[in-house]
Amino acid sequence: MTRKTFKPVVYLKENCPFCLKVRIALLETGLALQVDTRDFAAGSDEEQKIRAELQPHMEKISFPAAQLEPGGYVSESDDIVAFFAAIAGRDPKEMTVYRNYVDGVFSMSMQLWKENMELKKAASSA
Ligand SMILES: N[C@@H](CCC(=O)N[C@@H](CS)C(=O)NCC(=O)O)C(=O)O
Repeated sequence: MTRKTFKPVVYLKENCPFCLKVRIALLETGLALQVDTRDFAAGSDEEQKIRAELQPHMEKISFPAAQLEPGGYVSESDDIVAFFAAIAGRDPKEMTVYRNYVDGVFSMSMQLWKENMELKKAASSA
């Protein structure tokens, strides 16, 4: 990144599978040190501070979230990854570690989560 005056900020929840997409993309593009990363644990005081900070800028807060340009807030992991990949001149589809995670563990965890929800729903109406 060549801009000196503004450092993008990413807000990442610990153990969030969507946030891990952004963490991996930042590492794989080599941009991790050029971004302010605000990590927090669910239920922490830091989370409350971050939610209060984001609240005026976002209709619905979800994580990951990022301020990519001054006043420009985004909360879709794919959009955040695309922003940093473009700066690094990379295509997310060609980023090996990122692709391995998204197509592998991430995809499997989404599938398991969906199945778990369906099983819980079926069990509660049985
Ligand atoms: N479509 C979003 C989904 C992100 C998402 O569902 N994140 C969860 C955390 S794992 C979330 O923010 N849940 C609501 C909350 O924590 O307030 C993305 O890909 O960024």
